[in-house]
Amino acid sequence: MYIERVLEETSRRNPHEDYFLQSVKKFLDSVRPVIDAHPEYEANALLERLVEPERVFQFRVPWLGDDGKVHVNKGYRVQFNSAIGPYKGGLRFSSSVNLDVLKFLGFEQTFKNALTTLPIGGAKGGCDFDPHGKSDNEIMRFCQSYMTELYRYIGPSLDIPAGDIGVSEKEIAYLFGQYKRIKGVYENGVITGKGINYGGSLIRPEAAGYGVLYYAREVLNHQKDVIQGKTFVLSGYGNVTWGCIKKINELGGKVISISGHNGYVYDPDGICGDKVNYLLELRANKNRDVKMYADKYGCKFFEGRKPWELKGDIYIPCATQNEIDVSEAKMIVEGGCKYYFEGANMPATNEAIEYLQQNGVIVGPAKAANAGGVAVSALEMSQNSIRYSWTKEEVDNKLQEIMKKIHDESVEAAERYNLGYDLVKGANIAAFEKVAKTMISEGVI
Ligand code: 2IT
Repeated sequence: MYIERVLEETSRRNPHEDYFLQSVKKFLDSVRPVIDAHPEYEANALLERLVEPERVFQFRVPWLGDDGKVHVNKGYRVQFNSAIGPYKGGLRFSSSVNLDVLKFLGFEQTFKNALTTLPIGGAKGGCDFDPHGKSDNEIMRFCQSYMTELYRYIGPSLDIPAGDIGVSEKEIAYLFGQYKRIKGVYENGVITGKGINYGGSLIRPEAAGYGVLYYAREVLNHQKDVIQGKTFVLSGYGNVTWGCIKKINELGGKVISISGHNGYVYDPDGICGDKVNYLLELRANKNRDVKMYADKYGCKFFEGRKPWELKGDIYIPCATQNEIDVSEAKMIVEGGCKYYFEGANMPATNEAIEYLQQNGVIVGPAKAANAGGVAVSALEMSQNSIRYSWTKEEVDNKLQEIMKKIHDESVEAAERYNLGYDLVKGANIAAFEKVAKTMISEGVI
């Protein structure tokens, strides 16, 4: 009853925020057995506090286009939860950004970050600015204007942004440059995903994708199965897709697809060798057209379609939210999928996830599977704090340990509540237990 009441109140108080409500609903449904076992949570209004961001900033971002015209965008930072550490989470620059999207991402980030076992709270921010088709100078002026507002709300012990869709190393550098100039101090721990020469971490660019595969390896290992020889169906063409493909090839799997906003590429020979590096060019290209890959390597581009109609063993959506509904989940099951891992945040509807699980697919949820990116961001913060940098091997080994712990803790949590091998509920429960316990002990704040 408590959960139903909170869900009802949350939807009444956050009208039209469908993504946010979708993520809250899925989460609260998963942690039901924990709530039932802890009546004091209701007395402490724990869930009511958990679904309300601690703080939300919204601000005007004016910038000058190359044509001399003034443009105005909406900038945001959602500081969702600081129970277990300073606010941490990426910035998304995309025309699809609004408060609803950033609240769902901040809510998810809180629990993903708790799973990493590192001391970071949850946040998300961004702007409805689309960097595609903009000149370098426009991107720089935009980033400077965005940071001229954002700098008031962030700091190395307060809130540490990073990249997400539309924000890569180039944007991070412009953002950091402006922060440094305004503050007049060299605090490189204020943002992560930096370049190597000014405090970035080795393996950070690869971390989200590598993490997905390290997590997948634990899952397959648990099923007495191996990555080697498996066929992978992927969506997206950005940072997460690239990192996944690199590691899949290393582990002896084959990737047959990538996708963009207007269709997907099917490469039956596998995306490997030089083709993987070509993804970096594709990502840097202002046209954001994955068809260029098909033209260059002589394979097929399916316009206006998604790769879920392909047959494979393991499916990894790495593009954006809700790219899989029930009809697409059906295709995935019919395609022979055994494992499904979320490289993107909330890539499927709640009903699609249920359909996959009911049809025997093992689901690795985003909070667990793609936590490698933010985990290495936290390791970047550690390196910045001690003013030192670790080798590739050191960071990579820590990432592997973290992904193993995320899997093992999720399994342990699900078993404790007799839920079987349910990685979705297990991850949500393991994360919730950490955040809830800490919130109770820190008092009513
Ligand atoms: O969704 C994510 O976990 C990220 N975009 C990475 C956030 C971070 O702080 O590295």
